[in-house]
Amino acid sequence: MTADIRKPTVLIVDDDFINKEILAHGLQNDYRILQASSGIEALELAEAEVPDTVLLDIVMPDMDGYEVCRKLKTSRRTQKVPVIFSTSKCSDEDEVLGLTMGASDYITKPFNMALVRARVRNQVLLKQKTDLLEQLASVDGLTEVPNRRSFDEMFEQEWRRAMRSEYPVALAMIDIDCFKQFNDNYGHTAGDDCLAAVARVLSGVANRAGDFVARYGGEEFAFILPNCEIGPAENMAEKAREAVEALQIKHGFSVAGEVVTISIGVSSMVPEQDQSRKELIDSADERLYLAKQSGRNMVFA
Ligand code: GH3
Ligand code: MG
Ligand code: MG
Ligand code: MG
Repeated sequence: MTADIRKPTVLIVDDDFINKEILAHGLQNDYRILQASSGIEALELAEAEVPDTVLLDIVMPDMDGYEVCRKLKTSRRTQKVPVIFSTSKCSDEDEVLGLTMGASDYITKPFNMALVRARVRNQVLLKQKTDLLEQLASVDGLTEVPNRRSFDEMFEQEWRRAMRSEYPVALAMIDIDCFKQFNDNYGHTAGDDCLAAVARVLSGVANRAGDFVARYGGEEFAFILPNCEIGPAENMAEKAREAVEALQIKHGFSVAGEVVTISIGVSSMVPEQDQSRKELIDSADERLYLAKQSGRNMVFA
């Protein structure tokens, strides 16, 4: 059973029971199989399970495969799932249409199972490689939280969303106190362990749906808190400050105490037209600077 969970998932979509059975039977040794008999059912399953490949019939009564493919490609969750059309429509024009709708490949009925298996395997391998590259490009390898690139993307997205819905978005800039001294005295390996431990604690604190934690730079982290006023944002920052202090990582060379601590600058604003999101960063940065000036291990909001 557990082995089955690790198998890549293939969603088979066909309104014809026999076709579905033939494909499922031919693929079930290597893949976890999901089945749908209509376009609507396929979209629901794809959204919930995000399969590694979809085998998609074109001619179906409620919604044809082209429409299903278009919808899969416009949903954030499923846009990268490879689609292989499976159909008895096999003119060159049909194939071109399918490929321009974003399909990755094409198989024709009646099925040659060896060919089906080879084509599915190609798409699944490609998807796994793409997933891995995406993960490497967006997650910080040391701390396992999203990296600066992800932060920039997410911050832009949240800023736009907040502008549209006239909600506040809060930003906390977090910086480890006297971390150069920590490295200089305990070594870089201990420094790396400390960064990872702090990142874990921060992820545990900013855990409402939508909260986002990233490694912003060397020993700097950031929270993006959507739809959050300054008061609750300050409370969350204070919790983070306390939680890092509670780790009790010994730091005998810090001006802020005997253990590793963080300083945090917090700001929140409702974005206005023509206003740059840089203003929110600058404002949080200024408050972080004040926290440092005032002795560190502090939250300024
Ligand atoms: P302040 O309290 O004013 O923030 O002082 P600080 O010493 O923390 O600030 P400074 O910017 O002088 O030093 C940051 C240090 O963080 C220096 C750098 O070596 C260390 N650092 C940055 N990235 C890493 C990393 O990936 N691993 C380790 N071990 N250290 C890192
Ligand atoms: Mg059909
Ligand atoms: Mg710093
Ligand atoms: Mg620092």
